[in-house]
Amino acid sequence: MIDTISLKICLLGDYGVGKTSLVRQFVERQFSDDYLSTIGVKISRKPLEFSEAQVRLIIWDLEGQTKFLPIASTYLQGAMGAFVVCDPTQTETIQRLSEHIDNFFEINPEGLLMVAFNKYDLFDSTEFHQIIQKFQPKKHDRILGVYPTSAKTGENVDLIFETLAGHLVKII
Ligand code: G3D
Ligand code: MG
Repeated sequence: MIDTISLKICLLGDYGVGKTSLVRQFVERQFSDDYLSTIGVKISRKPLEFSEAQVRLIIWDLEGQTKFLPIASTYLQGAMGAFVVCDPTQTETIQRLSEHIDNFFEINPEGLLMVAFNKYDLFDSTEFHQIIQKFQPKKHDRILGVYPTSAKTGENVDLIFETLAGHLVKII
């Protein structure tokens, strides 16, 4: 019998970058322009199958206004992985990526992380490459990659969740 492993992952990033939308697109295959603000922490679950194991992703999504709050360490505790999300149409959210990355690794030095430049439906690949040249998040061997994503169209959304989970399964 194949084991089932529960993996906690967290979404980090400034308010309005699309964290809740990415989770909804991945878990529920839905995108909505309606007001999505989560209150407190929303925890979603999604099963995934890998050859090594069956995975149950436990996805933690924190209420948006974290800009002015120290992130509760309980939110990050026990997370194996994280997505740090920015919205390149709001430059300040890119400038704050490293702060979110540091917060995660401070609590989970053994964790793995991916960076998502979300709202890829609002910029193109040329712009993406220009932006990451300018704002390349610092290199870190536990950052798996920097991907453009769109919670609206779904582009690269499954890819980032499956890639992160796939790496986590291998190191567990
Ligand atoms: P957050 O959870 O990071 O705070 P949300 O962000 O998921 O609440 O999204 C914030 C706003 O950005 C929402 O619009 C949402 O619809 C929009 N959004 C999220 N992802 C995308 C995307 O990939 N493309 C586009 N075009 N919009 C996106 P509102 O209008 O409710 O503020
Ligand atoms: Mg949210």
